[in-house]
Amino acid sequence: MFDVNVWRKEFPILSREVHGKPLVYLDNAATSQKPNAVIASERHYYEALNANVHRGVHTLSQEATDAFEGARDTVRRFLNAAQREEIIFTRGATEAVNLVAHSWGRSNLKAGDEILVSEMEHHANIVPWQMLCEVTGAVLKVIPIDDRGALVEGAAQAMMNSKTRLVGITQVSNALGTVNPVADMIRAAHAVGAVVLVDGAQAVPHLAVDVQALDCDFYVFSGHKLYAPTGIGVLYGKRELLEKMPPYQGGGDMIAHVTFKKTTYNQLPYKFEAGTPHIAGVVGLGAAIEFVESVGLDNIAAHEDRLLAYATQQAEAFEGLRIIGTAPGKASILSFTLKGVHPHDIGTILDSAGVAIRTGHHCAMPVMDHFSVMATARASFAFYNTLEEVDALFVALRRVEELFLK
Ligand code: C6P
Repeated sequence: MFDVNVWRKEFPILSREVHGKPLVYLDNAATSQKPNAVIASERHYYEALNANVHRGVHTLSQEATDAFEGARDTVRRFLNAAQREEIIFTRGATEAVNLVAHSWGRSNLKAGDEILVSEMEHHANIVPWQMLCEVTGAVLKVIPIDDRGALVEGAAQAMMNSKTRLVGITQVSNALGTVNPVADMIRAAHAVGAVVLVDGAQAVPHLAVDVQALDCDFYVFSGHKLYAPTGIGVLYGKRELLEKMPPYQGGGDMIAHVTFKKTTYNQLPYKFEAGTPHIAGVVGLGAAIEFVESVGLDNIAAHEDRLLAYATQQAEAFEGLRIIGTAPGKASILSFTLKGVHPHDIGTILDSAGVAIRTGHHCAMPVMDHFSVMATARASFAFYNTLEEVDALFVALRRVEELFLK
């Protein structure tokens, strides 16, 4: 049986107070809190193993390398990638998208080619493609969303044609919570010969991902939303694509042999991992994945669905509150506005009650434009949140109403 109070004890920060009130942390889509297992793994790494990887014959270096490469195996298993060489460590989802745009994009695109992204993308899955279009003359096309915040039915397929070379799509929207039918889109994209990059930054903390079943070409995510440290993320890529792509950055570890005449590159995955990596972060990511697996993604999804349903029910009954993003089957995110109150004021009053949410455009300005709002308030839930914390959110929102609207 899933017992939220048992799991909460694994997160030291959840017992702290903010402004004299118990912390109610509902900003999990921005970054999640870290369990003891992750904190302990980083501590252990620095206390017992710290050394550079892939470089030393001494014991510490070999042990650090084993821990680092062991975490790669854990990520491979977590995503069900076919091979460990398909797992590239990056700083996060953002760097992973930039790597693909730079390396795959510059060597595969030409003027007139088309890249498709959706209107609900995070800037990390828009701007790198815009930059690529500037360099190559490719054209960025936008799959529209409807007023629930779902992709317009059939629009993506209708926009795909022989000029489409890449489709960049988020699996779960950070601003709306919409879960996209990525498997269908991948099938349609492959039918016109396009490759697909799935932005899994908001998906991996909430649902099980199988990159082979999806058949995506690239999949990116950040560790820090998955209870792992900041500054570490993953690019999954199909080996046949990665093999053909040039390196993204040059430096140590990514080379096979260097002379001033000619340099040859290391094999996968190291070809894409120039410089000393975030070793402690990688070790922490491995621990976070094992932790998530011990909670169980089914338990996580079921509990978060309960929280979202309960919060949505209260939101719908709240006069003047407009939910932004009402697509069926949403994941864990409640974005909203309150008539007559700026979202930043909502965030400030909630903070004084110990309730942490995010306010702003959530790095998804096109979504704000679509709904004709400058910003939203966003509560995002993790499996360690409770129904009582949802109540605390709405008690604090009543306080906002009293202060600003009565
Ligand atoms: N969204 C949010 O509060 P990085 O910054 O590289 O770890 O992740 C970027 C990113 C990419 N795609 C999606 C869908 C995301 O949600 C994010 C990060 C955070 O919504 C911070 S802006």
